[in-house]
Amino acid sequence: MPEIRTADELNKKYLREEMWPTIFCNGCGHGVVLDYTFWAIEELNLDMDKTVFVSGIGCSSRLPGYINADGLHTTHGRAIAFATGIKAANPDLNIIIFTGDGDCSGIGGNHLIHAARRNIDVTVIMINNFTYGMTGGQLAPTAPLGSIATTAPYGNIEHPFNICELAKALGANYVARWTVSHPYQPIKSIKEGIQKKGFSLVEFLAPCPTAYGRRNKLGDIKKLWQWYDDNTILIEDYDKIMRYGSDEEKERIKNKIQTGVFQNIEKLGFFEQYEKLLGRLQEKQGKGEKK
Ligand SMILES: Cc1ncc(C[n+]2csc(CCOP(=O)(O)OP(=O)(O)O)c2C)c(N)n1
Ligand code: SF4
Repeated sequence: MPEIRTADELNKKYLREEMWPTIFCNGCGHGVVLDYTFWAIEELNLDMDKTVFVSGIGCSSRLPGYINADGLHTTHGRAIAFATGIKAANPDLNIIIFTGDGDCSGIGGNHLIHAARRNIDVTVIMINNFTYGMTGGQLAPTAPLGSIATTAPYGNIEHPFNICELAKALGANYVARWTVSHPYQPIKSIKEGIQKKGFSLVEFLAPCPTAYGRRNKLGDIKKLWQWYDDNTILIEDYDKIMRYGSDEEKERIKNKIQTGVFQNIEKLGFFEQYEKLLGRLQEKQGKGEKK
């Protein structure tokens, strides 16, 4: 059982207090994701001396700096590549990556694809705020159709990436998406992702009032946070309505973003495969056989 009971105790244990206050704007969702991650690592009783937090560049990528543990703040889009190197050098470490939707699916998209395909044993916490927050709101590959960005002043005409479906199709062992507005399922997913061998991706839909909400006229912070409840639906409910619902119900939900666990499988991860390969080669060598 976790020894921590209150948010204050949790912050005292995991926050790097000298980094306070954060760079985050009022109403930003990033701090909430950090909080959920703290609860998850506390409930898992994760050894912080064996855990490394890795990030790229962006507001979301600042998160490792606030954690009282080893962290690597890398270059834009390359968090997964650096993390793969750390895991290869020391497979005993838990690797948790914080990345933005731009960092992960824009400039870093190819690293995401190949890490998911190889089933590399890392946990990616991708915070999707539909925009490039740090640089003032350029169009991200996850931006909804019609949304406004500095680089799409007349509305986005590009179809957005569905990162969870992509990771699922690539065979990642664990894939989930949640909003930041409810704690229990996201904390459970972060725990499942960390515990899972192989590639895990937990996507958070998180508000960015400054670069996205304001520009898209989504209202004040309270209204913006409400948007996420109003525009998402659990995968199970979506499937049920699409199968058995009336045309009216189908119309009502057809553009909602699905949340939930997209994939939870047990496929050997890259490093487990690698260990098996090494074992096989060493056995052959022991018998004097050729490789
Ligand atoms: C190679 C390179 N290109 C561009 C940039 C500028 N840049 C910094 S952060 C960023 C986007 C960050 O967006 P996202 O990853 O979605 O994170 P957010 O700030 O929204 O949390 C960009 C384009 C950079 N730092 N390095
Ligand atoms: S610009 Fe957006 S993502 Fe960045 S700290 Fe502000 S609200 Fe958060």
